[in-house]
Amino acid sequence: MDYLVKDAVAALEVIDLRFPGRKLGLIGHSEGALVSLRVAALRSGTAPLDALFLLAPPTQDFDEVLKYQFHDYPLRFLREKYDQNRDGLLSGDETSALNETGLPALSILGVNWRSLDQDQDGALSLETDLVPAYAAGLLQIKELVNTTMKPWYDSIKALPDFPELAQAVKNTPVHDYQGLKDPQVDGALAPAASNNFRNLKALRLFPEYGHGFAPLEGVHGEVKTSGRFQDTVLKQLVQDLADSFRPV
Ligand SMILES: [Ca+2]
Ligand SMILES: [Ca+2]
Repeated sequence: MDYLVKDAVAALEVIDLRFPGRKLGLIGHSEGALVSLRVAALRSGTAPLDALFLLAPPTQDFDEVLKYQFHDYPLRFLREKYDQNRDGLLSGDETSALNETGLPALSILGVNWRSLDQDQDGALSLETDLVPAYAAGLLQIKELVNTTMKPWYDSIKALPDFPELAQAVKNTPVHDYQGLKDPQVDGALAPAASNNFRNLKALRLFPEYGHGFAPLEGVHGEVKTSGRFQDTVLKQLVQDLADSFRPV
């Protein structure tokens, strides 16, 4: 995180030197949105950015983000997608789909749904089979990020919380973009979180899109960050850029 912030600060300084007096802004996606916020805050006192465009910024503590990604979201997804009769049980036809797709998030830990079926009756209880399995999976993920990815994890944990990050950006107008079907960042939190910006220009919510600002893809509708943002999102972003950087 620190390197990314330094890198962005240095890049902006080069642009300042080469194009003095020009308007300057940053677009950041996901973790990049946090980097952008840090950079904007660092420049607030001396050379405030003219605009900030934050795409799906994580607004929770990082441990909460992990909980959302590996516990809350997949459990909700299983409930909504597979428990069609809403009886709290994935049975028969409802679990058969999991033979093809595996379990959202837990599959990457090598967990097969049959191993969670304690009474081996071909049905999974959301409360007694799946909730504890996702809780255990989350612990494994946390252990993983806290060991093999420890420097990165520590650098994210060392960030101030989101309200403080947001309020440290003094004057720069902020555009905030969030997909409401985002499996990585809880879109429901975006409206309250954006209230922390001193100068919120616009909060743009996209009800049908996930973290990559595109419809969900993949067997579980999981993350799609490498694809192309949808045209509706790009057009909005381009419009906001044009409005922010229009010559006076
Ligand atoms: Ca059911
Ligand atoms: Ca069972």
